[in-house]
Amino acid sequence: MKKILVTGFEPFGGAKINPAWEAVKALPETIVGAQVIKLHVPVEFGAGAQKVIDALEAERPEIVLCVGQAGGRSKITPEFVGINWAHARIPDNAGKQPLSQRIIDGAPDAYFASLPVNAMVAAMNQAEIPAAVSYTAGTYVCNDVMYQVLHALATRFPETRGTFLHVPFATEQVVEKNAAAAEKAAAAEKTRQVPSMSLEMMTRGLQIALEAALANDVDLADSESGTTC
Ligand code: PCA
Repeated sequence: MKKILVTGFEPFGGAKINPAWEAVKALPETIVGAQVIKLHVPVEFGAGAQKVIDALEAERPEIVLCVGQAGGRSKITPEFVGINWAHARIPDNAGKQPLSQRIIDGAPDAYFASLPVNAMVAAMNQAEIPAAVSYTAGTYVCNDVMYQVLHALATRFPETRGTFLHVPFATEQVVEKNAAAAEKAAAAEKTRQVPSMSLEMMTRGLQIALEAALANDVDLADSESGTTC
């Protein structure tokens, strides 16, 4: 049986939940005949990536998709590129805060996704789920995991294809923010701008994205997913 490794992060930055893990947890046990292996990952530089790499070693999946929260984004965003750079705005859950440093000395500056991000986005949009390709996974733990996992795929697990995917805030997180800010009209005004998505839609989006990844060895050349500045 084919295996798909899907990972989701624990909460960070004072949040009560991480929608990434909540959405991953709710995935079915199989997707088009492939076994779905779900892994909970700490928000820690180094240790997070190591946990995913240990699971790659143990399970040798066909596909690995790591999922994290990108609060403020309005869509599900498969990531195109992981960069060899760590620069943390806030400490991770172990208190580490790397600044302006390479993740792996001597390794390439960047790795591209080896899953078909355009096809994944097209399939989600087809199902009326807001999705777009992202060309930056940031410089925090998500990018650290993405970069180190893609480095491991390139150097140790060539039979596995993978990438990272960010989800927005879950709707309930924004409701909480609104409730907390309700005392201050100005703050409430600000939080009304925070986009969110239901966990149910995220899980459906993940499933559709994974089906598209299994179905497409070669990505679509879709001009819609290009960006201009
Ligand atoms: N998002 C953070 C780390 C964990 C998560 O879910 C990030 O985008 O780096």
